[in-house]
Amino acid sequence: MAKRALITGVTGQDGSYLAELLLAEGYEVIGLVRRSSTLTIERISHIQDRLTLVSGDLVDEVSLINVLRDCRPSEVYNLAAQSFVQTSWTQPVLTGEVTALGVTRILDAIRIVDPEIRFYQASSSEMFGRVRTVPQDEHTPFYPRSPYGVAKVYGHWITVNYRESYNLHASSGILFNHESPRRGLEFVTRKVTHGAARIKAGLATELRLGNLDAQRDWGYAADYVRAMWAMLQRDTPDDFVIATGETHSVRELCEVAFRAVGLDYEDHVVVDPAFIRPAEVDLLVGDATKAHSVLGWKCEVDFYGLVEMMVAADLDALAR
Ligand code: NAP
Ligand code: G4F
Repeated sequence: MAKRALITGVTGQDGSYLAELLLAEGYEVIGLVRRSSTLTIERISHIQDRLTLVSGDLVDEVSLINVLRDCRPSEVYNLAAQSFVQTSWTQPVLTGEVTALGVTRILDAIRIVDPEIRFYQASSSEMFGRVRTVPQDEHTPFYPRSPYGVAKVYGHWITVNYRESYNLHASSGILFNHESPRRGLEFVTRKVTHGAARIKAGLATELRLGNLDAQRDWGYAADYVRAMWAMLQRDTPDDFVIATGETHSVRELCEVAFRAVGLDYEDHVVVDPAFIRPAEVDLLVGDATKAHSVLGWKCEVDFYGLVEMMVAADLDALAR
C-alpha cells in the first residue's frame, strides 16, 4: 500500500519540490492549504491533479486535528511558516503564532490523533544568528537575531521536547538558505536574478538592495528536500544541519548574476537603507558532516550552478 504524507506549506518553494519527490517515491501526497480569496497554487499547478489539497491553517488547531483524522498520513512535513525574516519585524506576533506556536499545534494534533506519525520540522540556520562558532553544526548554540529566528528556536525546541516527552518520531532539519527558480521574489537571491534579467531585458535600469556584505550558505531547494525525506526514513528521529559548507556574500551573488547576463552589477545596484535590517545575521556557513555520514545526503548543485539556473529561468520567463 502506498505511504501517505501530509505537507503543510505545500504551496511554498520547498512544499512544491517535496511534493514532487514524494510522488516520485510512490506516496499519496496530501497538501494543507489555507483559505485565501485567490488560489496560490502556481508552484504546484503542474502536479495538482496528483495531489489531494485539504483546507487548514497552522493558527487553527481543530483544522489540523480534523485533517489528520480524515487523511491518516504516516508522515507529516511541517513546512508552513511566515518565512520572510524582514516581515517578522513588522508582524512579530503573527510570525510567533504561525512559525512558533503553529509547531505546537501540529505536534499536539499528532499526539491526539496518531502518535505513530513521523514528523519533520523545518528549522532554520537563522537560529544561529550572531554565530557562536564557524562553521555551525548541530552543537552550535542558538542566538537568533529576528522575531523569525526567535520563533524558529521555539519551533525547534518544542519538536525536541515532544520527542522526549511523548516519544514522538519528530525530527528537526536545520536547513541553511536554499533557493531555486521557485523562490519568492522578496528573497535576495531571486530579487537579484530576477532584477538582473529585467535590466537585461530593458525593463528596469537599477536594483535597490540592502546589506551587500551579508554572507550566506546558499544551496538548491530540490537537493534539500531529499534530506527532509531521508530523516523520516530512519528508525530513530534526530536533528540535522543541512548546508553546502560554502559561504558567499550578497555582493558576490550580484557579481555572478549580473555577469551571467553580460552586465556589471556596479552599474546597476543601489544600496537602499530601506532594505537594511534592524539586526543582521552577518555570516552563515554550515557543517553538514552528520547528514553526510548518517543520511548519506549531499548536495548536487553549487552556488554558481544555482545562480546560473535562476538567472536562466528568469530570462526565459521574461522572454515568454
Ligand atoms: P515559503 O515559500 O515562504 O512557503 C511558506 C508556506 O507556508 C506557504 O505554502 C504558505 O502558504 C504557508 N503558510 C504560511 N502561513 C500559513 C498558515 N498560517 N497556515 C498554513 N500554511 C501557511 O517558504 P519555503 O522557502 O518553502 O520554506 C519552507 C519552510 O522552511 C518554512 O518553514 C521556512 O521558514 C523554512 N526554512 C526555509 C529555508 C529557505 O532557505 N528556504 C531555510 C530554512 C528554513 P501560502 O502560499 O498560502 O502563503
Ligand atoms: O534572502 P534573505 O531575505 O534570506 P534570510 O534572511 O537569510 O532568510 C532565509 O533563509 C533562512 C535560513 O537561514 C530561512 F530560515 C528564512 O525563512 C529565509 O528563507 O536575505 C539574505 C541576506 C540578508 O542578510 C539580508 O540582509 O541578504 C541580505 N539582503 C541584502 N539586500 C537582502 C537585501 N535581503 C532581501 N530579502 N532583500 C534585499 O534587498
